[in-house]
Amino acid sequence: MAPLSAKVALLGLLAAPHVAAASDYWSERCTTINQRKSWAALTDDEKSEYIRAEKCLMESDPINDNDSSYINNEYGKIQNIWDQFHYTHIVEGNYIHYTGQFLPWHRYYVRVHEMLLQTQCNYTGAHPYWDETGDTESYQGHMGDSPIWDATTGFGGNGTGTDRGSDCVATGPFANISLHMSSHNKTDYCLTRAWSQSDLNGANSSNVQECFDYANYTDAWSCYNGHPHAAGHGGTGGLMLDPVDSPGDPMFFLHHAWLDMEYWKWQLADYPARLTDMGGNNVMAEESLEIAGLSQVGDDVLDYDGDPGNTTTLNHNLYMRGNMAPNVTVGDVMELNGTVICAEYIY
Ligand SMILES: [Cu+2]
Repeated sequence: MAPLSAKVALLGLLAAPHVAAASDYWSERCTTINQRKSWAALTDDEKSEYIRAEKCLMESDPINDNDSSYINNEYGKIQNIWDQFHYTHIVEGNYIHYTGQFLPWHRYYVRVHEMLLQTQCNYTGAHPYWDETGDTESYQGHMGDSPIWDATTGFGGNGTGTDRGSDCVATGPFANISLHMSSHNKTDYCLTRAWSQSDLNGANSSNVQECFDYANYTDAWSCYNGHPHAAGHGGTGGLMLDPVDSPGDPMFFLHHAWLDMEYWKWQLADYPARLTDMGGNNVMAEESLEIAGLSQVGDDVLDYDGDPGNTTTLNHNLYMRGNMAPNVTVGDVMELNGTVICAEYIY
């Protein structure tokens, strides 16, 4: 067994190239800043290009797939890149929700999605977002009329039945897709939706304004995690209601891009001070566990996450499982228009 000093030295040697590799990885993939627009602002050609690329992820062999215990895992068998995204969110589910890293982790997740669309499927655009506040105003009482749900130039319609949560989507580009990853469903299953106008109304402008008005991150993140975050999940319904399986619906990514835009607007309101404002608990509070139906993680999370205690810091690690992309830290993703996230929102 090597003496401790030798092990520490070895770790030091390994750590430095790893950090350099992550920053090189992202700078190579950030040649132009991605101009992220609302779905409704895209041309029909831009919409169909996005949907083409999303379906391409569902048909592309997994990347870095030589680990058989990763491919054949307890949540199903990873068969494509889409499954890799799904798997990552399920495995990280108990860490990334109701905690301070909630907004940074999902910001990074959306960016990795945008990047793999571009690098694996030659997608030529930026990541779109779902303007949920706009939809609560423009389509109040008839949310299904929003162009985002269009059967030919959008994400398809509602589930087919009346049983909330078990209604397969039968129209649009994602009709009858087969999902492979689930935290509680061991066979392949369909994409379900069950719209709720009242839930979507949680994204109304007064609820978003309430979050925007908080002066520090610790208050703001839990507010955004409340009504605005719940709006897209509950408004879409079906699979989107599941706290960890929800990324099986392609709408998940447009919902989280929108939430990320609102977080970025909040950061801009006191810029650059809010590039370093971080906080929030590292493990879920007891009442959050009950609400979400999630499990508490062990004490190991305190080491695992890179923080000195049970408070989220800029050193907190953001994990992408299965080497889909390098792991980064919260500090790496605080600037939207930086090397890692490489984006601007047009609103
Ligand atoms: Cu999530």
